[in-house]
Amino acid sequence: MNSGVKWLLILFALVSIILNIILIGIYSNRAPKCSAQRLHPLRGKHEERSLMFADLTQEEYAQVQRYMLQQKDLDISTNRITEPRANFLFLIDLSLPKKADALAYLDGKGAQPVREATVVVFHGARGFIKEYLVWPLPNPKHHRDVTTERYKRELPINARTVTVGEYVLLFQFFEKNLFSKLKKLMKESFDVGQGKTLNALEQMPRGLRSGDRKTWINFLKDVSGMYVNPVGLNVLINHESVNASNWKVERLFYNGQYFDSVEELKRKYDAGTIKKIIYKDSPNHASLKTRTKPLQIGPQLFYAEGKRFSVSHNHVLYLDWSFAFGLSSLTGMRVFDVRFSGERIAYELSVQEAISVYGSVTPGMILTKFVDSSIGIGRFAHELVRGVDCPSEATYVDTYRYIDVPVPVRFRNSICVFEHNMGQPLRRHFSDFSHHSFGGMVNSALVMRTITAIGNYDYMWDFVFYQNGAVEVKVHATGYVSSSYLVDGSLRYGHQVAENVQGNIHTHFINFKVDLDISGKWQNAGEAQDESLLLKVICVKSTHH
Ligand SMILES: *[C@@H]1O[C@H](CO)[C@@H](O)[C@H](O)[C@H]1NC(C)=O
Ligand SMILES: [Cu+2]
Repeated sequence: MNSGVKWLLILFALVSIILNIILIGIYSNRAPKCSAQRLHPLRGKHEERSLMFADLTQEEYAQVQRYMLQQKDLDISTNRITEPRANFLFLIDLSLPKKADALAYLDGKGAQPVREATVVVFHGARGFIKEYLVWPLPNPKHHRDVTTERYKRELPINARTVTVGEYVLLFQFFEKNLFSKLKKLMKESFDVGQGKTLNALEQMPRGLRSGDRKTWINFLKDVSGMYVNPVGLNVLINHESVNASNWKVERLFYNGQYFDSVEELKRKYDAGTIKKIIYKDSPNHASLKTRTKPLQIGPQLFYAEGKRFSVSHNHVLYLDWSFAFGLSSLTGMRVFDVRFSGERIAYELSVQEAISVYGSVTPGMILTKFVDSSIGIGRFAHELVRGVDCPSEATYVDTYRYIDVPVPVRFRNSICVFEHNMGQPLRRHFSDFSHHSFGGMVNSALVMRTITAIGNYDYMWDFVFYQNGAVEVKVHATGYVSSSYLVDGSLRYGHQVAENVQGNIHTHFINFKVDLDISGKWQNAGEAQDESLLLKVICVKSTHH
């Protein structure tokens, strides 16, 4: 090759490299970049009036608590471990405005509804539960007993849920009346003693007649994942009295055999006339630690041009959507004034109830029906883990609650909001026979999520807003299955999930409230002419644990 051609080739290569660098430079500037800033303005404006649906602020809870403590005649305690026989301020929650008042205000036809709180007091000293309305917030001046107005009867003290104060006494009761009386059995069967103890899961309901307060306790190993570590001891405790000195053990179930008293179990155990459980150390099959390392990082969500939604206080804007939201300590997540293209299509969508009904041959589980709102659903909405519970880039919202606590509590990042691709087109068509053409639409949707870990189950609650005006409400169940110690006959009521452990057969029931206001309130629905909105109202999914 002569040197002229050689130099020409080198020059060509150099020019081509420089040109490539310039072109890459130009085009990479044009390529979409992850932008923290929103590139395009939002379509709507945040609605200040939505604040009437907002949960109480930390300051409002404190104001209501202070006001209640000032009512000396009520003689209320806010101590965390108030005993059942005292009067305990159990709950403070927003009292929702009446729909007619709220709509009038939203539509500019009425005044702002007075902001009110519901306060629940367990009057252990007086033998009843009271629900009070306290108003006006943020500086309460009045309260009124609304118990019979709301429930059409008085509520006996035994109808209350178990508080921290009562749990403390229950665990003391186990120690004093069970563990210390059955030392030999507890050591040989469960390795209890020398600082080791058992944990407990209560079964519900606490009896079959109104007024009963007798709870079957399923004892569990005190390890992570205790829900699938039952040890083989169930005990029925009568804790009807607000005076814990009157509590008693009514029945016991040990390794498949029933006993009427602790003494009977002890006597027969010591005499060796019953089938014993011999403790055996084994690795915890229920640990939450991951067992394998991920191969590499999974796909990630990012917003190339910033977020197309915005959360301000308790109001969300997303493309054509807007809505207000809140989280009730008792019932859970809820949205109000749901609008699409400026038109209200739902006044309220809310979680109301989660029930699970069990089958078993073991006594507690035979009758177990967990009615979760009786304990509280929203109160168990804890911090969401970035990248696991919701995408890392989601918007996270704190919630504040006052339930069975001495002071209002902040739950950091307990609601998340994100838009993501649902993994299928929202619509598409390829015209094959004539006019070869294609039209499709990316299915991005907005998800608002909380996860409530109510004992063994974690319910993942999603409200999903689609671009076509559909709103979906769904729930997935995960966490641990409720279990019992494997005894003769168990396997008719579930599957074995570990050595001596049965996962009990059960059904989940979930209730939502759906108050649609398409083309006006429901009273006017008959006059509605144009129901052009497609509403996939409800879709309940419960995958398994
Ligand atoms: C609680 O019950 C015990 C046993 O019945 C009784 O001795 C005690 O006086 C009671 N305490 C109160 C405060 O009533
Ligand atoms: Cu389940």
